[in-house]
Order: sequence, then structure tokens, then C-alpha cells
Amino acid sequence: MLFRLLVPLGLLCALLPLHHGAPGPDGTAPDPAHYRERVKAMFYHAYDSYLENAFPYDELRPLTCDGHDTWGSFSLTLIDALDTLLILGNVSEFQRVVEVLQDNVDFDIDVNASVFETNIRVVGGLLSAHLLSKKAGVEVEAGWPCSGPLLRMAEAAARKLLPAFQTPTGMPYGTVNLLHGVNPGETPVTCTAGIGTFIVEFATLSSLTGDPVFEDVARVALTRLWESRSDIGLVGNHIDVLTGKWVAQDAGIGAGVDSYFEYLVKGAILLQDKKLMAMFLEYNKAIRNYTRFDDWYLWVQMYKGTVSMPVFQSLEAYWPGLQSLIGDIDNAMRTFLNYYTVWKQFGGLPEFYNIPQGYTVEKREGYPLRPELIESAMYLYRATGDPTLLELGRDAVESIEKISKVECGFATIKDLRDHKLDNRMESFFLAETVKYLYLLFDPDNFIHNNGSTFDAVITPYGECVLGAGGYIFNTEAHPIDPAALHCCRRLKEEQWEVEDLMREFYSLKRKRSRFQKKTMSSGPWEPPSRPGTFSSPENHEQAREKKPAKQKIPLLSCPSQPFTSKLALLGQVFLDSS
Ligand code: DMJ
Repeated sequence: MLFRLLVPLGLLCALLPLHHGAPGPDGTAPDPAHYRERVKAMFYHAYDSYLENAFPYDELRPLTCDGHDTWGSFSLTLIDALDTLLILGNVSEFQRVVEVLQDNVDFDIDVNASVFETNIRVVGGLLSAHLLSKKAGVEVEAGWPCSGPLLRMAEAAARKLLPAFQTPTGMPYGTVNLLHGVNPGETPVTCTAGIGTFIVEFATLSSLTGDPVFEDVARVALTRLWESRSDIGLVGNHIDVLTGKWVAQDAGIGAGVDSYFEYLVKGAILLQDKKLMAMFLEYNKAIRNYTRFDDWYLWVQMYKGTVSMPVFQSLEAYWPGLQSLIGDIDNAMRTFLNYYTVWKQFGGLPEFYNIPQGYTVEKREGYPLRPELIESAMYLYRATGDPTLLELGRDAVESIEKISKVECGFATIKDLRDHKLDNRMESFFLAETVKYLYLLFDPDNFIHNNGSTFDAVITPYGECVLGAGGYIFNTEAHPIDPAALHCCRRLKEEQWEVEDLMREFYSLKRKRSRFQKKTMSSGPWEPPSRPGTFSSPENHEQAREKKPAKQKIPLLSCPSQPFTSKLALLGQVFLDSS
């Protein structure tokens, strides 16, 4: 029986009892039921408007009530919003959209796309929706979750990204043409996050499809980044993927780097990979030593550790959530509260905030409805039940509705000082911001499952457990069921089995030819009575006992086993009955 009992600290945190509805400091905790409805209404205000005014374009333009392509030409908002539909309980619309996407989205297009964004939004969105399809009542095909239309789409999109990884360092280019591959003359300078943010989606793809190429390229890129860290253990912001030289040497936890750290932790939990976690913990030490001041995180020179920018960026607000995943709740709360003061000051998080001056930074006064602080509030509320976290949720709903709601959706806030708006609604608003808000106020959502319920699914490779919880959100908030990574294992194991047989075959051949040479030189050759046994009669006996035992393992069977839901929380296929 194959058990993986390494329950990560973060998961334990997620299982802690919560104290819903406890009064806040002012005695009035926000009412979760009320805010659930408000968040739902926000979602449909934006989503319906996208469908009506912008589909099939990537994004809605909320001020002109039309659409435009931004990150490709993928109907991106629809892909990004799909799993949010299920989280809000709308299975019929989920089912409809699955059909719509199959009919409308094509990746054979002459478009220069961001490798990073296509991965996190398109591949991540499709993978997550694929894995949630059954729960959403989609009639899945035989072989699901190891096959299915959304998985094929995710794979097709990811294959379009693979040429970007063909560099001398294995670190990918930032942009790829979906039809022609990497453009000649493409800049070789990629940001750190654009190199280290693939393992969650790509390892999931490899596990489901049986093709190791995705996980392999993601791991090579991670290893190269790790090897490129400075002597004091920090990474910079941009690197030349042809030479491996750092081009921008600012080290911090925000823009350009953020999801690299996030994926070391999430990759470690998803894959139960201690090496990835060890890398993160090393970085964490250096980050704390050189960049942390009073629970703020600054930017420093990666080789010297000297402060280069005393700035907080709104993208950095994912950090307390990440800290909570490694069980560092106290530090997480302190940093969260620092960031929350900035939200209170402006009714949103400006892109950059000058910490010593306590004010926005020129040309970075906007708030494009980002999710990060709300994301951290959701994780921390799961871990602590502290009502302050609901208060941030309440403030977010109130201020987003007040400042950014327009007739055709929600508009990016161009400047938090005067509430001027921009004609843009990024797809992450429906993928992340609304989703994390809803999950903050919905303690009973299936996403928060603590392993007390689950679905046992029969796959062509045996029985596996799905939907037991422990979901890992990719950096675009698309939840991946970690159990799913074990459902299609047989594909891999079948490959290994074949490789073993090949190895055995060739080693026999080699031994036989050696034997032939030997016997030919010492006398007439006779075939050995049993292949592979050239010596004593005992060996003949051992081989006779060994061979049938090996043959007893059928290549494609996976008998079910009794199990407990808690142990199955991270999911696994039970391989034999012993
Ligand atoms: C999203 O696309 C992802 O969360 C990414 O990691 C960072 N930027 C946006 C949200 O702010």
C-alpha cells in the first residue's frame, strides 16, 4: 500500500477549528452570509457584462462596454472564471462554458504570448476545470481524469510553450509565438517568476498525461535558478536565459520574483518534494536576514544586501498567505497587519508604497483590483479564525463596489488618490479576487474540505480518491486537487515497467554475448537453459522463483483498497492488496 503521510504544516493549519462569527474588536464581526451574497453579486455583475459585451475577446473593457485581446486571444476571462463558477455553486453555467471553450478556443494562432501568463491563466485554468468537471456534473469521458477535452486543451496550450525552454540554460524565454515558436531576435531577458512558475501546472500535466516533458522542463528551470542565487542566498529580478547572467539585481519578494517563491512551497506540498521546500527555507532565511525590517519586506541588492528600494508593492501581499502555508502564522499576521494599514489608508493597495514616507510612489498609484491581500486573508482566516481577516474582506467588498463599480463591470483604479479609473478589468479579478473573497466568507465551501468527504473514482489505472481537500491554488487561484496527481500514475509506472523490461533485456543480451565470447573461446557454444542464469544451479532455482513473481504484477491493474479519508487527504492510488 502506498501511503504518503507527510501532511504539510499548512494543511494542518487548514484543519484547525475556526470560530466563525466571533465579534471583531469593535464588537461587530462582518456577517459572512451577507458578504457571500454581495460577492456573488459582484461576480455576476462583471461576468454577465463580459459575456454580453466582450466575449470572445480576452477581457472586458468596463468603461466602453466592449472587449479586447490582451494576453493572447483565448477568451481569457472565460477560462479564468470557469472554476469560480463552481465555487459559487453554478454547475449549469460551468457545463455550458466547458462546451463553449471547446468550440471557440484554438491555440494554433499567430500570437506572441507570455509564457508565464499563458501557463498560469490558460493552462492552470483549464487543468483546474478539467479536474473539477465531474464535481460540476459534466459527463466525463471514460478515462477521466487521465483524459478529457479540457485536459487536451491544457496540454495543447502547454506544448505551445515548450519551445521557450529550449535555451542553453534551460530557463525559458518570456515570450513565444504560439504558431512559430520563439521569434528570432526575441529578448533573452526573463524575470525570475517567468522562469520559476511552472512546476504546479507542468507536474500536474505530466502526472495526468504520462508525458514527463512538462515536469522535466519546469524542474530544470528551477534548478538553474537555484544555482544562480548569490553568495548571500538571494535571487535578482531579471536574468539572461542564454548566458545565465543577472540583468536586474534587485532582490525582494514582489514583482518579477513573487510566484517563484510561491511555487517552491506549493510545488513542495503538491509533490511532497522535500528538496523544493528546502530551497524555499534557505531563501526564506536570506529574505528575513537582508530584506525584512519591522515585518515589512524591502528590496535589496542581491550580492551585497544593501537596500535599493524601501518600497512595499501590492504584489507582495501574497507573502503572509505563503508564510501561513509553512506554519509561520505569527510572522504572517504581523506582516498582514502592516499591509492592512496601507489598505485602510487608501481603500485599496497602491502598486507601490514608499514605506518611510508612508505614501504612494509616482506613477504607481493604481490598484488594478489585485487579489493578493485578500488571498492572504483567506489563508490566515483558515489558520486562525481571527475576525480581523473578515474585516479586510468587508473593507475590500465595500471599497471595490464604491470606487470601481461601473455599469459594465469593475474598472481598474488608475489612481487611489482621486479614484480615477482605467478601461480595464483584468481576468484575475474573476479568477482570484472574487474567488478568494467568496472563500473567505464561505467556510463550508467544498474547497475547504478537511478530508471528511471524498469521491472514489474508478480510473483505467485503478481506484483513486478525489475531492478530499488540500487543494493547491496555482498563482492565478486555480485549485488543483493534489490527489489527482496519483490517479494516472500507472501511465508512468507502466513506462517504468517497460523501461525495466528493456534494461533487463539488454543486460541479458550483453551477458549472453559475453557468455558466447567466453564459451566460444573455451569450447562449442550452448544456449543456457534459462536466460540470465549462467552459473550455479542455485541461481536457476532463484530465478525460477523470482520470474513468476515479477510476472504476477499486471501492468495495468490497480485494485482498490480500504482506506480512511484522512489518510487519503493528499490522494493516492492503492497499488496492491498487501
Ligand atoms: C495574477 O495574474 C497572479 O496572481 C500573478 O501571480 C501575479 N499577478 C496577478 C494578480 O495580481
